Amino acid sequence: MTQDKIRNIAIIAHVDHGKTTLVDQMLKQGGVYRANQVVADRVMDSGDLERERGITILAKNTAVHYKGYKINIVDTPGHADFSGEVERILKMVDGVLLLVDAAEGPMPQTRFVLQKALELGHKVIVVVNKIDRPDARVHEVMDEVLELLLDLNATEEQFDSPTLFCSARRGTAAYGPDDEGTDLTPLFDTIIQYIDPPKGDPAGPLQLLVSSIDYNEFVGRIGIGRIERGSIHPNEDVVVSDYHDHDMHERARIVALYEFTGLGRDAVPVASAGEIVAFSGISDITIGRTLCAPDTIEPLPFVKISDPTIEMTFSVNDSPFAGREGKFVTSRNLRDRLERELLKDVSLHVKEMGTDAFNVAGRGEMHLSILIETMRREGYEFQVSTPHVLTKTVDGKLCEPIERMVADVPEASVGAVIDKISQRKGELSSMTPVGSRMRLEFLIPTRGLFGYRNEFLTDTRGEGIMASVLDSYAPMKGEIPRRQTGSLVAFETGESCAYGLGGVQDRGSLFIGPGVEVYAGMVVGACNRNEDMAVNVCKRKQLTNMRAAGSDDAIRLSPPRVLSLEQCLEYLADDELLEVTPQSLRIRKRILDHAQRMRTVMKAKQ
Ligand SMILES: Nc1nc2c(ncn2[C@@H]2O[C@H](COP(=O)(O)OP(=O)(O)OP(=O)(O)O)[C@@H](O)[C@H]2O)c(=O)[nH]1
Ligand SMILES: [Mg+2]
Repeated sequence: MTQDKIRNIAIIAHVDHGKTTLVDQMLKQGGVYRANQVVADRVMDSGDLERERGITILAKNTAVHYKGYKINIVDTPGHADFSGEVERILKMVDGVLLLVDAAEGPMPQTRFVLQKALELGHKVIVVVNKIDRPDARVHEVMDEVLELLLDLNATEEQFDSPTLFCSARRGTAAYGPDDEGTDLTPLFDTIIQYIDPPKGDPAGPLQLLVSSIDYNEFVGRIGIGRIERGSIHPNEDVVVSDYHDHDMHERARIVALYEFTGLGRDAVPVASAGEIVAFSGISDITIGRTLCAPDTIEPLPFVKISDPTIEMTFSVNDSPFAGREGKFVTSRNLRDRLERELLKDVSLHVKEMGTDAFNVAGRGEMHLSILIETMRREGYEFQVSTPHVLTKTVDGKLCEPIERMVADVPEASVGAVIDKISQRKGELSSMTPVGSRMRLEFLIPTRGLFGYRNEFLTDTRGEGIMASVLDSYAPMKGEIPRRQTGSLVAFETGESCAYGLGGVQDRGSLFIGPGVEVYAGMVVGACNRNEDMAVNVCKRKQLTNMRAAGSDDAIRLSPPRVLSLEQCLEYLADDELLEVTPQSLRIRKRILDHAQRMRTVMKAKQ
């Protein structure tokens, strides 16, 4: 395929604005499926966790053919924690579709991804999506997008970006804000007319920047990137080089070469400048490396990915129940797994601390919790600490990350939200009515947002929408209280029973029910008071002649509050750890021994 018949685009937006749904329809209407073929909704969200949570985590490539053109499409994640993915794949494309929800309008992540696209000089097609929503505000949202473009110093050309009006769910696009459209033809036509074909001399020496990594059991690691110059074919010898590491010069051989099509990849005999390809054969290929022709080694610079904002410790599980449930439990297992993750996730940082612990830094709680969940499903067992923000010293002052947070809430809950946010050292920067709701914008320390989401949902009765993205660094804002309650801590090792639980349930809320194995020092609930309390949940009723042991019939237990992984992470105090195994999540005190823990608490108080 000649270059002028290729278009490379990425679809970017805030979370849930409909990127993956639009890709579905582009595939359908791009003739990827056989007639009547049954395909899942949001087919690009192929990972287990992606399907479960209904979000995209990893960027993915696909392609459709339209009127003799090939459109390579990259679907990207919209959640701010995965914006590292978006930042690097933007290097692969020449233009973007910026999706904006017709009711929600531009949100924090819309701003972030648009800014990155503008910085790279990409052409932008604005897509106001979900125009079928009954609460759509198409005209207002259009103005908001223009305002955003102005705000981000878009060039005149970018400011005049074409705007389309879509319903990704129905598979329609229209040129006018009041038209419904019948199919995606206007979208396809705009892409081929407005987005530039890729540049780069197909006859020159090879240059290919690896922007993404995939893995396949049979062929091993697969590199993905766009050919900037020259061409490439299977069994070709290349040199792997790195712009940021001059010592990196490694001869290697490409084994297989693929182009993307619809739901899969096709092996191809050759591909040239402008194409996005996947290749296998280089077992240690990583993101940011450039494949070059052996006689012209000219590595390409790699975009600098924004720094991580939070960190936590991953360590070998040393609880009394260690090694019972996991398949991979040693520090070596843990190290190998984390190193493997680093190869494909450039926004993750890992530092070894001593022999059995690793400091893992990422872009947010979700970024790290997805990693934890993935590892536990693979059979890993380990323990993690509470997350901390990463500070930076700017001009001799200690600074912390500040997020721009937007909350879209019913008018009745405005007071409660502002109140909570200011307790957490956030500042209100704007307040605008949007229909019958209010849009509040805050600047708040990342720290202040830890554990806030649940409170927010309670305060807005589940009707609020909130989103945040890193904005800047500012001098430390002082202490922010993390949690108002202490923990109920198991006093002895054994099995919980109704009688024991019944005796402590009015002290707080329990995380476990009867018949659960516990150990001394394990957290079994949240205490009503602002201090920890040792409780005996294994205590059995004294035997009498009248009743058999274990018949706890008179006791009514409220159902336990079973915490999800995210809730556990939010709950953790500094002196606690979360034990993660394929089957269980247990919160524990760092110091298990009761007396020793009390002594430490006493000492800290003095
Ligand atoms: N009413 C309406 N809903 C839509 C439309 N497009 C997408 N949705 C819904 O919006 C939700 C999110 O859609 P996705 O396609 O997963 O959004 P996304 O942008 O890929 O989300 P992330 O990848 O997690 O950032 C789903 O429930 C879709 O069914 C649309 O045109 N109209
Ligand atoms: Mg998606």
